Amino acid sequence: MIAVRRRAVRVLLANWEGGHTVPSRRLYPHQWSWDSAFIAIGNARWSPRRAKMELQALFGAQWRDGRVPHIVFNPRVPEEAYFPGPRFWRVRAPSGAATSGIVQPPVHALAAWRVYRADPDPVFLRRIYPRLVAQQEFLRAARRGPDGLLVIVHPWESGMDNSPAWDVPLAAVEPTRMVFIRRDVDHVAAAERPTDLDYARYVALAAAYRDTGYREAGAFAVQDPLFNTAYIAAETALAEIAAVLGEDPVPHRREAEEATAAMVAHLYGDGLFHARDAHTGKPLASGSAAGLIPLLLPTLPDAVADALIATAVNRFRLGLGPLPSCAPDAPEFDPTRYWRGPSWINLAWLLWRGLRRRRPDLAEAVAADIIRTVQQAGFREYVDPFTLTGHGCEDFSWSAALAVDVLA
Ligand code: 9WN
Repeated sequence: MIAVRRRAVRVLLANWEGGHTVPSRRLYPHQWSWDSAFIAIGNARWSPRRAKMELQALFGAQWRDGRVPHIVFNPRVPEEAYFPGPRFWRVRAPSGAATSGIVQPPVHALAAWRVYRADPDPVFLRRIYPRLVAQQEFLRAARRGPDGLLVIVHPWESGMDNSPAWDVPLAAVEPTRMVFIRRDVDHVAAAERPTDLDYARYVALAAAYRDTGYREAGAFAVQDPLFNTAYIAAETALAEIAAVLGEDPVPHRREAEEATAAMVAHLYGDGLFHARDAHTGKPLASGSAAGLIPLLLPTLPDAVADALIATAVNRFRLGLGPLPSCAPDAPEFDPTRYWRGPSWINLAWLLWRGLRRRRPDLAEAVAADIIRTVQQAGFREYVDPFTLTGHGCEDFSWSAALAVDVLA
């Protein structure tokens, strides 16, 4: 175990850029939003200083409207290193940093709270709290519908880009005619990444959103259980943070309870949470593991939690091996293509946290699988859940960081 931890820290050191961590040196050479939250959680276990710097660097690029962009571009990295780069997004944060204009699941308050727990530094908490609140306010103001659920406007915002849950709404998106060069397939086999057609649609959606000044949802508008869970988990963490700072925790707790009830009312069915198309109101039934992540929510009704656990055991092989990103019995399941089946450590980590109180035995099994995965495959981006063969890039930061946290 000491050897795993040492190897993980070595990956994090190699990916450190002096103020933030790249998810991967070649494939993802900038700072990514939810990656930095997971990285901070792991770094808190061996270098709380870096953990705090990671979050502060990201929130340093927060927009005036409170939005935390999904990518903060490193000005020292050439435009050609990643597509779509700054020239595509054409936007700068008040700090002057070039950023993207979309967001990712807001797991940052949860990260900030865990960083504080590892290293109780009230100055850090005091500084980051208003920024975390502004991040949530942006989501409420810009992305919340009358049913109380948050909407994402791009598959990249889900963090699970080519999840089978997006197949139906994406099929309605006109692919771009713009000519562009994908850079991802320079580093990873095309068969392990989204398809060219997916990319042509991602680019069309991002360009359309950009052209409204990053204000109006286009053809793709969905309510995702993972994104909404992250938002609610953030309110729960903000309640804890508020209490430490002498602020009022009650509004955060109330918000978390109400949003949990809205999720159960609108996104739950058949033992799993499902995304919903915000334009049509139709559920986007899929076997995505995003539907299990609401186990994180403290006020989830017990009957719903029990049903999710049964689904995790029966359809996602919980206890038998690492968590697949899509249920193996779903027709779209592909054990090696990105978010359509491979096992990702961040999803397993979220499930681990969600099971700890309710089913410590299963939580232990998830933690053991995380460690077995990195022992066998190294800190790969994702692995085949059956063979544990590594896929995607190597030396992936959140795989290393979250393994460190699990081992702590
Ligand atoms: C687009 C950095 C990011 C992760 C996402 C993952 C992947 C980007 C890409 O990499 O997305 O944002 O270029 O494919 O899907 O979850 O944050 O690790």
